[in-house]
Amino acid sequence: MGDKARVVVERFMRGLIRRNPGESEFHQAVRGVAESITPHIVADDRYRKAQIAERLTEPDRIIIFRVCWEDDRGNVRANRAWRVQFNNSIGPYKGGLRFHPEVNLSVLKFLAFEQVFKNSLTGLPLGGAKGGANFNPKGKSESEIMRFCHSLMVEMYRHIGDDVDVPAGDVGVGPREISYMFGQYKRLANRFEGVLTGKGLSHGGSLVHTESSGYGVVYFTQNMLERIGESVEGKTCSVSGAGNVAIYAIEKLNQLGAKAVTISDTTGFVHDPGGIDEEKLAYLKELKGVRRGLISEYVERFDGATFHDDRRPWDVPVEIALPCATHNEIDGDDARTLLVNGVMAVAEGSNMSCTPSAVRQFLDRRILYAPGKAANAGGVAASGLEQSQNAQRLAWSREEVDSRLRTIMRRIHAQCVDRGRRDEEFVDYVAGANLAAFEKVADAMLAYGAV
Ligand code: 2IT
Repeated sequence: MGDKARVVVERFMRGLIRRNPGESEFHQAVRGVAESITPHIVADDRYRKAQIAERLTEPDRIIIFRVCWEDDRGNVRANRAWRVQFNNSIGPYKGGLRFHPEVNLSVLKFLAFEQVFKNSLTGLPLGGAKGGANFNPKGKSESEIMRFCHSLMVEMYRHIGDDVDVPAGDVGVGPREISYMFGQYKRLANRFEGVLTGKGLSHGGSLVHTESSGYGVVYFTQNMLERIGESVEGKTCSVSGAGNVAIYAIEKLNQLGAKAVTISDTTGFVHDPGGIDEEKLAYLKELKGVRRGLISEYVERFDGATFHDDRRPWDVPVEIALPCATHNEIDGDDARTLLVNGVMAVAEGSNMSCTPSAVRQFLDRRILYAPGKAANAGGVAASGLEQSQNAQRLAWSREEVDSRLRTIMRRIHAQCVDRGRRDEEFVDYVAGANLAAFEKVADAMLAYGAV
């Protein structure tokens, strides 16, 4: 970045921080994008005159509401819920709902902001949004989850619709929660429409939706490796997290002949040098997806695996690292360790998995590093495909959805290469993703005038 652009970024960030005090995750996400796009805004009078950067960082609206529900003991409980409708320039708002005790406005604004760019990269007509509640699903009974989901939808239904805003799942929200919310929406609106994605297969859900984020991360990694004449096959990989993204990333790694050696949850990580094969993965799907147990149980079941209490898996030597847990899960020290151990590719299954210091080191060392908005766009892409199927009242086969997902990931990779190529060998996937995503959204905003 030139001196002029740097001064502009710093001035812009001072204003953004003043307008959004204390929202450190949102500041971090905006800075990441601002550093990529500012040189282009400075060089293009149209963007500057239209105040595109200011408008792109101000959400269209934020809805905040109380969710009251009754627990199994008959106590009334109150939670806070949000929907951040960030930008609908290129399609109806689209993005997940997160149920987690640490959800707050800063986290949801960062996620909604990232979603605008991610959704643009998919090439589908999807605006950007995110929502959720500071509700902790852990330890709640099935009927408590149902009552919470139903109550949340009593308020949210008036703000969403298949042409308005289409929420999906995220951390703490899977097909079970989506179906409870869809049932309540259908009752209140008296409409059976594609208003939520990630639904069960009996009521408008799409095949491959559950697998899509995890498969997509591996497809993207495969694309990056193939560009440099390498392949996923035979590589040792660390994966963090134990949700759908992590589980299905491991499944796809296995299918492509790679070996995943780690998995983690909030209590620590498991290292299995023998590799998490199909049988072990089936066990994990049951442990985490059905029983909702702790990862440490894995080592009692499988010989040779070790549990590392309260630690992340980044000091295990690997060629590929796929962070699939949560934001800022790879910090500067982790990045240094991964690099010392010879990592060649890092692709973000979670959103903003890497701190700015980690990102800087990966780019300086010119490894293959893919930001979440490119690497994990497979999830929302499959959501877009579910919307298309719902609109046509059709259900595509597994092969059809998977092949479209593969094509979308390949096109996202191609856009990143096109806009992020630095020289013969090196592609800056951060700049590439940000620029390609920005241009599409910004051009639509320019076309609309001052709205
Ligand atoms: O972070 C994400 O991209 C998601 N949670 C999926 C969003 C969606 O609307 O499918």
